Order: sequence, then C-alpha cells, then structure tokens
Amino acid sequence: MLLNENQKMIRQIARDFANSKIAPIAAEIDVSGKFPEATVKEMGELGFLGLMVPEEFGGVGADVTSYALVVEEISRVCGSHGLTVAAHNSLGCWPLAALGTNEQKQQFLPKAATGEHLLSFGLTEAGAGSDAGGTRTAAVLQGDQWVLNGTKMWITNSHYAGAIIITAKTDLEATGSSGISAFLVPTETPGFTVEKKEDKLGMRASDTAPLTLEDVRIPAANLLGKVNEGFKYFMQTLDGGRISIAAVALGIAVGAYEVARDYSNERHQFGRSISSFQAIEFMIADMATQIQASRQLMYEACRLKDSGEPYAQMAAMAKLHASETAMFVTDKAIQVLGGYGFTREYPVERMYRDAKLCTIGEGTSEIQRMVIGRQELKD
Ligand code: COS
Repeated sequence: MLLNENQKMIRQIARDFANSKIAPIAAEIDVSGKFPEATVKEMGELGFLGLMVPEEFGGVGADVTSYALVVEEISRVCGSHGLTVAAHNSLGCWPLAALGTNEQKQQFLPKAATGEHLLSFGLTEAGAGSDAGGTRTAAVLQGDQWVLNGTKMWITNSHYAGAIIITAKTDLEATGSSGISAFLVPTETPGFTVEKKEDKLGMRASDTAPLTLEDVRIPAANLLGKVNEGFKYFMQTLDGGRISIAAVALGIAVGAYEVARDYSNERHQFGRSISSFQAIEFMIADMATQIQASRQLMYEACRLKDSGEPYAQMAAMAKLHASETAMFVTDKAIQVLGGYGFTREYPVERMYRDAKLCTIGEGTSEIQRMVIGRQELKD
C-alpha cells in the first residue's frame, strides 16, 4: 500500500519523537517498571493520544493507517510506550467515539485526546479471558443509577485513567455472551479501586492492574450504547484493538531486526563480518520477509477499516502474523547478537520479553486462529 503525504508526515513525527524522547529512557523504565508520565504527557501534546478522535472533540481525526504507523514507530523503540498509546486510543477512545452520546463524548474525549487523563477498557476477569462472554461483574439499575459489583484483571492504563469502560452483566438470567452491557465509570467514583500494578515479564512500564468494584454507583446516563448489547460492542472494539497489537508487534519486530542487521555488519569473527556468513544472511532475509508480510496484512486491515468494509478477520490475521513474527524476529535477533543479545547492554532481550505480550493480549494467537477459521468455514 502506498502511503499518502499526510501518513508519511505523521509517521516521521512519531519516528523523530520515538528516537529523541522515548529511546533514551526505554531500557531504564523496563528495569524500574515506572510508568513514563512525562513522555506520555508529551505524546498528548503531539496529538498521539487522540489520533482517531474526531477534531470536534479535540482529537486529530486521523485515519486508522496513520494511527497504526504512530503505534509502530513508538513500539519500534519501546513496547511499553507503544502499548500505552495503543490501548488508550483503540480500547478507550475508539468505543467512546463510536458508541457514546454527545454528552458522554464531551465529558471524556477532549481530556483524553490531549492526555489530561487516559481512557481504559475493563473487560477481562478471572473467569472471563478468552471466553469474554463469561463476565461475572454485575450491574443493577436502581432508580436513576447503575450499581456495579465485581472484579477485573490485567486492565491497561487503569491508574492513569479518568474513566474506564467496564463491561458487566445486566441481564443476570441470560446465559453465555448475552445480557452484557458497557458502562463509562469515572475512576474517582466511590467504591471503585485500581489495585496494585502487576510486575510483568515484559511491557514492564505499561500500567496493568486489577480493579475492584464495590457498590459503584454511576448515573443511568453512563450506559454506553444500548443495554444488553455489550458483547457485540466489545467484540468490535477488540477487532480494532487487534490492529493496534499488530502495530505494536510489528514495531517491536522492526526494532529488533534493525539492531540485528546493523550488528551483523559490524561484528567481525573469523576475519570477516558475520553478515557475510550465509547462516546469518539467511536469518536476516527471513526476518525481513516476515516483517514485510506482517506490514502488508496490517496495512490491509487498516485499509478495510478506513473504507468501512468488514475487517475483523483481516485484523485477526494481522495480529496473529505480526505477534508471531515479533517472537520469531526477536528470538533470531538475540541469536545474531549471541552473548551480547542475552544481556541488557542491547535492547533485543527487552524486545523479546515485550513481544511475548502480543501473542496473548487482546486475544491469544489461538483465539485469532478461531476468529480466522470460523470466518473461513462459514457457509
Ligand atoms: N463483531 C460484532 N459482533 C460479533 C463479533 C464481532 N467481531 N464477534 C461475535 N459477534 C457477535 C456474534 O455475531 C453473535 O451475535 P448473535 O448472538 O446475535 O448471533 C455474538 O456476538 C456471540 O458471538 P459468538 O457466538 O461467536 O461468541 P463466542 O462466545 O463463541 O466468542 C470469541 C467468540 C472466542 C471470538 C470471543 O469470545 C473472543 O474474541 N474472545 C477473546 C477475547 C479477548 O480477546 N480477550 C482479551 C481482552 S484484552 S482487552
């Protein structure tokens, strides 16, 4: 796909920011696990936190392709920053912009688009992971308020969110994926607690935490979309989220590939650069080919979404391919760097750990195969 001038310009802005501001702190925040508040604030000023938010609500109003390019460039140097931007834009801002009333959007989107607060998505529970319909969090209408009770897990950006889109069962008799609704829950609401941040293998500076909801009372007007239609809403949200994770994974793969490629030219053994050995040359060739295939799938998913065509299957393909590619490429990058690759002196071991999340979050590789396979086998 040929990028237009606007898309190229946004990509360049993201690349410059990633290289100058994020790359220098990526290793340090990986070790400390500290959320990078200052650079996230700067990304808000640059518009990266409101990329797909319409301009009337303070966003950039960019297309999905531009958004994915930004996420790729940021993830190229730091997966944690990439995931923060991706989750906020596609799991927080996107469903609110797509489903919210004008009042809901006015209340939360402008602050989200500029980074005054983040938005987050609370779907997963201990018993509702791959089986997203297994939600146990319940919401009961009492007068003009919804009262929510339950717990959520692995919720990205939750400590920095002004509001979290929470999914809850509203028809307690309904079985399976029916009878679920979505709510906008301001994080300062009494009874709402963001628990301790998780200590993770990778994406260590990204904010991930469990949530507890104890008699959380929100106005009836905070229902997002229609009652009992929530499952479809969050499936649609995840379809877009899968493009985001494809972009994160692609960025990580590109970052690791570039380090390995350059190193292979500089490193000399047996009196010549290791890239002149076919064993290494072929690894570089395989990495570059997989990256190119992932990129084309991601562009195609973006193109379909941008043109209003069905894109769920293509998004799942892009996510599956890019996250598996990120694992393949980061593994090979460590191999090319040998002992150096196994140390923190080079970023590839961090990228390897960060890449793993992409095969799990927003639907495991196995779930993506289910989504793709079901579509292929439909009448
Ligand atoms: N867009 C719109 N509607 C969708 C949809 C989509 N992408 N996918 C499913 N639906 C609809 C179906 O059409 C069906 O509607 P009807 O009841 O009107 O027929 C309904 O939702 C239930 O669909 P289905 O029977 O396929 O649901 P399943 O319980 O079998 O679940 C999977 C399907 C496994 C694909 C789903 O649970 C899933 O994606 N799980 C992974 C969740 C995940 O990614 N978790 C990580 C979250 S990180 S934020």
